[in-house]
Amino acid sequence: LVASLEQVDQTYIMVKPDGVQRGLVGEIISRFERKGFKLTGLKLFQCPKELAEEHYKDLKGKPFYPPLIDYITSGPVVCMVWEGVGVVASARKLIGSTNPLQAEPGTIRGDLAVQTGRNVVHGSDSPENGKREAALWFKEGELCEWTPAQASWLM
Ligand code: RTP
Repeated sequence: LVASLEQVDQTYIMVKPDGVQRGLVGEIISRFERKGFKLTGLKLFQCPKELAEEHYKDLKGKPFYPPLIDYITSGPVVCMVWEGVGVVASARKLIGSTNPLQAEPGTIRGDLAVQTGRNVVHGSDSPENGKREAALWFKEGELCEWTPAQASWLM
């Protein structure tokens, strides 16, 4: 009841191509589901170069930018939008540090990855970017607003 008065945010979560190739899609979705957030968008998608460049435009000029664009476009990704109170910061905690060797055990990257350039999952870094990225990766009508039957247990 208290939580229902708080702001519900959106975050854009993406299983990167290494996560898809390694068969980690179910495992990663499961962590957000079990936490209690609400899935409002989900698709398997081959990302075109232009979209990868738009998504990572703030990193243009970094030495790892060209390999990052190659990596993200190297195979299908799984695009998701999750909603909930505090979902952006909580998802970042569930994901763990950018460098998987520094990510805590129990986090997705801490448990499942080794290299920064192969860190299996993306999560928006602010509620503003959550909204921006959801709109960038999903077309109008692809997101689904719904009320979970058991919402009162979590929200
Ligand atoms: P993400 O956007 O994927 O959730 O990652 P992040 O916020 O934790 O990290 P960010 O600094 O925004 O970097 C985006 C992605 O670029 C790759 N990267 N490689 N030094 C490197 O080789 C390096 N640094 C960053 C990673 O795939 C990182 O997730």
